[in-house]
Amino acid sequence: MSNLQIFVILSGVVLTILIAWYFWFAPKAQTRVVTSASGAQEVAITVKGGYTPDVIVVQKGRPVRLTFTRQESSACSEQVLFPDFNQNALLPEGEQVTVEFTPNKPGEFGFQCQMGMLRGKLIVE
Ligand SMILES: [Cu+2]
Repeated sequence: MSNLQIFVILSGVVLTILIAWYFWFAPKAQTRVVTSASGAQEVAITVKGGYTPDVIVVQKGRPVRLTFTRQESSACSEQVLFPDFNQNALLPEGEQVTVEFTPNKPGEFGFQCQMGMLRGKLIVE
């Protein structure tokens, strides 16, 4: 085998490992909330083909105020549900809609559109 062949094979192996690491092990972006003067934990979420941000870390026992802005007309995302907190809201296109509740138990709680196609996660610490 020539040096060039060895180089090409090694490059391929390294690239494969990097791609595998990226998909399986790279940390997912998490958003920590900003606590307002009133003590509420506030996050603005954009709805467009998904929720951005979609992983939100909050503290237990403090009110959480999530303001959704839906920037698409797809019927899929017209409603957002928080089944663990008995919350849901209609999201008219282009309007800011605030969902507010106080998580009083730690854990990971999903939120989703009415069909469960778009998903996000609230991590309560
Ligand atoms: Cu949907």
